[in-house]
Amino acid sequence: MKGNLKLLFCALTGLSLTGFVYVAFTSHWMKLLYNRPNMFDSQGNFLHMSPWLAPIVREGTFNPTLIDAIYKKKNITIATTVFALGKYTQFLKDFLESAELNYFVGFCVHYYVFTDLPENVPEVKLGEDHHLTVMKVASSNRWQEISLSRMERLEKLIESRLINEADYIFSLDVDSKFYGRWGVESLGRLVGAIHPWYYNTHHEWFPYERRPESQAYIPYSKGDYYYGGAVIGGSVKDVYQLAKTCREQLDIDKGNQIEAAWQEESHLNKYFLYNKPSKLLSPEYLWDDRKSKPYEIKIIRFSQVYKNYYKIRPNP
Ligand code: UD2
Repeated sequence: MKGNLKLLFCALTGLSLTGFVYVAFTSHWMKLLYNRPNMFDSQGNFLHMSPWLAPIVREGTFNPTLIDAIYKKKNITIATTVFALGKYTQFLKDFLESAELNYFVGFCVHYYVFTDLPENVPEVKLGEDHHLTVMKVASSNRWQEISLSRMERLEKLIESRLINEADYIFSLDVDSKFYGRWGVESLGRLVGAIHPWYYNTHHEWFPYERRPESQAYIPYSKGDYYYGGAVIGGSVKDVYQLAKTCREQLDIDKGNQIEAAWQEESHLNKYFLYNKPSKLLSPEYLWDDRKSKPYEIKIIRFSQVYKNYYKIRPNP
């Protein structure tokens, strides 16, 4: 569209130029058709890159000694949020103890534990330059609400303090355990983890939100990968944008009395469809203890532990 016409269009529609660029860009993404990516090549080998050139991190794709040395010079802080409300406080001990053996060892880490039961946060001996702050929050009697509220809490925490206190951030599910190294190879501008149950599943089986009434809607013809809500990461600034956008979309859904199929995970998947992650973590970084280790997964680094949903959730 020529300059004058563009201005006329903006004046007529009341859009600012920035708004125009945004609408043009968004509709470009919406219309963009491309072959949906797989995790494997035609020989059945794991791909190293997404089609937008985001590395897919897994064993053998990086040299830990080299990458540690590069990041050591940067003097970075990695904030890590973890939510443990109600009976989920029972997972904290294993989560933190196993993190201390495997998670960013030798780097500055600050855990922020959100809980309604601060007295149940276990004493865990932290390594050098590892810190923990307990954030007291109100209890909830709906697990969906706890899961949903994580985006808003992440947004507020970044806004109020992390923007000046940390370089990178990860938000991790507490009902999990570290079994292997998780280090600086996982850092990037915007980081998503491929869900362990859907990395070798056909796109149409991905449990995206399929109702157009929800802001998390993804049609059957679209979608790259299925990302797990248990791991969200990136630079503080980029994760702030993600959390804020998802929280806004969640608010719209709430106003329309619709809850996406997999709560904030559905909104995360929608966000990543139009804001592609710059780095992808292979399922090594998000496994599930109930799943046996297949040949193609060389090491399990972080995994969801077995839990009895009926016993630990506040509602069915
Ligand atoms: C999936 C996702 C999870 C989230 C959820 C959305 C994976 C592997 N898991 O897990 O990240 O997107 O779907 O519905 O991607 N929590 C509490 N107290 C409670 C309930 C939940 O603290 O009573 C917190 C806790 O940090 C937990 C997280 O919320 O790790 C997610 O809840 P979940 O593990 O019960 O959800 P799940 O297993 O369906």
